[in-house]
Amino acid sequence: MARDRRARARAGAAHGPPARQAGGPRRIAADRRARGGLTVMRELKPSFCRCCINQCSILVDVDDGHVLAVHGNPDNPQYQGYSCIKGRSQGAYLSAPDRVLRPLRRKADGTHEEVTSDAALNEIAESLVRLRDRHGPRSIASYWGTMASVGNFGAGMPFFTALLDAIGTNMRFDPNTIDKGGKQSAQSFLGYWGAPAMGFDRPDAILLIGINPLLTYTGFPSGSPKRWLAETLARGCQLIVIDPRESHVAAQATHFLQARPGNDALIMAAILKVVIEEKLYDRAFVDAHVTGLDTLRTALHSIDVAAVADTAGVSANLLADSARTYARARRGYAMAGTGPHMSGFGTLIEYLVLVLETICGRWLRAGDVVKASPSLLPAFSARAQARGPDPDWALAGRMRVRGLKQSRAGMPTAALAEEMLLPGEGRVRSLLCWGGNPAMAFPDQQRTIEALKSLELFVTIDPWFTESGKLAHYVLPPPMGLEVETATIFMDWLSGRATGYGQGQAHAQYTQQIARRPQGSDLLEEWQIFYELMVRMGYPVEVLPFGRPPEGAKVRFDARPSNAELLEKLTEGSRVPLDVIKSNRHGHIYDDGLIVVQPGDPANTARLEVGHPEMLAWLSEVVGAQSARSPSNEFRLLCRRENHVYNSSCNRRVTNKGRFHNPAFLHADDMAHLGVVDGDEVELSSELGKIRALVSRDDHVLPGTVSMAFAYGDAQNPEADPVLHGASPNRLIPTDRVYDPYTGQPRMTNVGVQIMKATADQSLHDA
Ligand SMILES: Nc1nc2c(c(=O)[nH]1)N[C@H]1C(S)=C(S)[C@@H](COP(=O)(O)OP(=O)(O)OC[C@H]3O[C@@H](n4cnc5c(=O)[nH]c(N)nc54)[C@H](O)[C@@H]3O)O[C@H]1N2
Ligand SMILES: Nc1nc2c(c(=O)[nH]1)N[C@H]1C(S)=C(S)[C@@H](COP(=O)(O)OP(=O)(O)OC[C@H]3O[C@@H](n4cnc5c(=O)[nH]c(N)nc54)[C@H](O)[C@@H]3O)O[C@H]1N2
Ligand code: SF4
Ligand SMILES: [Mo]
Repeated sequence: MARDRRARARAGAAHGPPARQAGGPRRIAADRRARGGLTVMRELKPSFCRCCINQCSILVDVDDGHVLAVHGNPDNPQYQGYSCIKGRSQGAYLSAPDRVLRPLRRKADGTHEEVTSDAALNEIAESLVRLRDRHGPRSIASYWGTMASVGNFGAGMPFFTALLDAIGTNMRFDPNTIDKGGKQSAQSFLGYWGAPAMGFDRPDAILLIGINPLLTYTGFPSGSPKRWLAETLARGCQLIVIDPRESHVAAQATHFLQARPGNDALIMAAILKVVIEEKLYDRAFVDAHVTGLDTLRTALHSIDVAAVADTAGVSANLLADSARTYARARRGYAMAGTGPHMSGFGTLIEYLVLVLETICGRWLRAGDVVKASPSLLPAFSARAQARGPDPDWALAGRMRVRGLKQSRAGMPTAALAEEMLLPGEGRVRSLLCWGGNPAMAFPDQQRTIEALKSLELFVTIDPWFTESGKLAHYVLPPPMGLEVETATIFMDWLSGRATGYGQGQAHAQYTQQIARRPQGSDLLEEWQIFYELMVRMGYPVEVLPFGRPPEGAKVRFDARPSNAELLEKLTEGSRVPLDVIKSNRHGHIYDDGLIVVQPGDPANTARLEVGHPEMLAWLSEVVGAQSARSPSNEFRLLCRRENHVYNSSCNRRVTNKGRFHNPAFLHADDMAHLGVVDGDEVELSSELGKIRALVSRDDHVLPGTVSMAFAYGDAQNPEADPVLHGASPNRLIPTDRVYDPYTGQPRMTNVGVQIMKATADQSLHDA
C-alpha cells in the first residue's frame, strides 16, 4: 500500500514526454470514406478547444452528439494539427460521473441538494435585491476566473458586465491581480502608444522573464508553441530567458540566466543601464516620442551590473551580452510572466520592461501592419503617437483595507477575503463567481475559506463541485465548451490585451454546438444566467458588445435570444463578417484588409515617460535592499505550471495518469542535504502555515529553491493525504506582508519556507 503510494508519487517526473501530435483524424476520415454511402452518425466535426487560453482548432469525433475522441485539426493554418492532453481528454470531462448536471443548493447542515435552475435563479435574484436594498450595491461582489475567459467569453462577459452595471457595484474582481497584474498598472506610469507592439511579428530577439510558453501558451502566439519557436530560432532569432529554473523554454535559449528569484527589477535595471550607457537604444524614436531618459540615466548610476549579477547569481558577462543582444536586434519583444509578477514587484518590473521596449522602439510605426488585427471585433484605429501617463493611476473602486484601490489591472483580488471579513459599512456580503475557484486560487487560503464561509450569498457557476463549490450556497452548472455554439471572440480580445498575448495573426473560427448536453441535465449558459438574473431583478437587459467604446450603443434584448441571434448581434460591425467566418469551418487567417498604423498627429506633444519618479523611487528602494539575503536554511518557494492541468481544472485520471498530487520539485543537492529521496514526504512551513508534499527530483531547479504547482489539496482539510490530493501552496502565502502597492498582488513566488523531512508519524497519518 505504502509502496503503491510511493510509486504513484514518483510518477511525477520533472519534464514529461513531449505532447503527442495528432495522428488520428486523417485515419477516421479515411474510415468514413470507406463507409461512404451509408448513413453513419459518426462524424468528424471541426471546432476549437475551450479548455485553455490556446484555443486550438480541433476535430471532434462524434457519434450522435457523443464525443468519442478529440484530435488537433491538421487543416487549420494556425494550429496545424496541434493539441495537448487536456484538450484531447475532454470527451471524458463531458461524460464524467461527477460532473454537476443540475443546480445545487446548500442546506442548513452544509450538504447540497439539487434544485431546478428556475428555483435557484428566483432565490438568487431575491437575495441580490435584498442585499442591494439593505446594504447597498457594494455588498455584492463578483469574481470571474480563468474558465470564464476561455469559455464562452464573447457572450458571457457583456452580459456579466451588464448585470453588474445594473446593480451598480464596482466590487468586480478577476484573477488578473493575482496573476500578472503589473502589466496594466505599469502602463499608467509609462503612458500608451497608439498602436500595438511588434510582438510576435518576426522577432530577431525575444526576452522572456519567468515565463514558460512551451507549456503555458502565454508569451508565444497561439498555435503550436514548439513549432513557432523552432521556426523562429531557425530564422536566427536570439532567445534570452531569465528564470531560476531551467524551464522547457530555457532549455532552448541562446542566453539563459538562471537567476535567483526575486531579482528581476535589479536585472532589468542592469539591462537598461547597459543599453543606455552603450547607446544601443533607438535614438530617433526616443527623440520623437519619449521623455525622462536623462532622469532614468541618473537613477541608473546606482546600478552596478557586476554587483547585480553577483546578487542574482549569474554571469555579469552573460547579463551584459543579453542586454546587447536584445537591444541590437532590429525587431523583438519582451514578456514578463507570472514569475516576476508574483514576486511582489510586478508593477515596477513591468514598468522597466515597458521602458526597455520603448527605448528600443519596439512599437509599430506609421505604415506598419497590425498582423493580429481582430476579425470578430471591429477594426480599431492605430496611430503612431504617444499618450502620456495617467495623472493618477487609481480608478473608481476602493477597498476598505490597506488603502488599496482599483487600477487599470482591476480590483486587488488578494485583498477580497480581508474585505469580506472586515465588519462595517460597505462590507462585501456576497460573491457571484463565474469559472473561478477562489478557495484554491487566492493566496492565504485559510483566510479565504473563512471569508467565503462568512458570506450571506455565494453563487458559483461551475460544471464541477469544486473546493469553492463546497462552500457555495448555489452551484449553477453551465454546459461545457463543446456543448456551446460560439466563435473565437476571446482570442481577438486577448491579442489586444498586451504584448506577448494572443494570436500572431488574424485567425478566427466559428463552431457549432458539437456535443449533445447530457440527458436530464438542467444547464444554463453563463450569459443566460446573467440575462435571467437581470430580468428577475427587474432590470432591462442592455448589453454593450465587446470592442465597442464605453459610450457605444448598447443592444437591448426584450426576449432571450438564440445563440445564433446573439452571435450575430455581438459581432455586428466586425472586421470580417460573421458569415464569412462561419463558412470557413476549419478556421482561417483573415489577412486581407488588416489594420494599418496611421501617422501620428504632428501637433501631438505627449510623450512616453521612461523616468517616472514614483517608479524610480521604488527602484531605488530595491537597490538599497540589494544585498539582503534570506537565511541560509530557508528555501524559496517558486510558482510553476504543469502541462496536464489548467490551474484547478483537468486534473483527472486521463490527464494525470494516476498522479493526483503536486510534487515539491527539489534539486538533488538539496535532497541529499535534507536526507530525502524521490517520493519522500516533506513538510513545508512558512510564517503562515504548513503543508505536506512528496519530493520529486528536478535538477532543473536552482539549488535553494523548491518549485511547486498550485491549485491542489483539500482546501478544508489540510491534513488530508498529500498523495491523494496534493497540497496548496496558498496556505503558505500571506497577502498583507510584501505586496505590490498598486495591484495588491502579494509575493506569491520566492516565498521563504522551511523544509523538513516528515516524521514517520506524520507520513503514516493517513496511510
Ligand atoms: N499560489 C499560487 N496561487 C495562484 C497562482 C499560482 O501560480 N500560485 N496562479 C494565479 C493565477 S495566474 C490565476 S489565473 C488564478 C486562477 O484562479 P481561478 O481562475 O479562480 O482558478 P481556476 O482553478 O483556474 O478556476 C477555474 C474554475 O473554472 C471551472 N470550470 C472548468 N470548466 C468550466 C466551464 O466550462 N465553465 C465554467 N463556468 N467553469 C468551468 C473549474 O472547475 C474551476 O473551478 O490563480 C492564481 N493563484
Ligand atoms: N498547461 C498549462 N498552461 C497554463 C496554465 C496551467 O495551469 N497549465 N495556467 C495558465 C495561467 S492562469 C497562466 S497565468 C499562465 C502562466 O504561465 P507562466 O507565467 O509561463 O507560468 P509558469 O510556467 O509557472 O512560469 C513561471 C516561471 O517563473 C519562474 N519564476 C518563479 N519565480 C521567479 C522569479 O522571481 N523571477 C523569475 N524571473 N522567474 C521566476 C518559474 O520557475 C517558472 O518557470 O499559464 C496559463 N497556461
Ligand atoms: S487545452 Fe489548450 S493547448 Fe490543449 S488542446 Fe485545448 S486549447 Fe489546445
Ligand atoms: Mo493566470
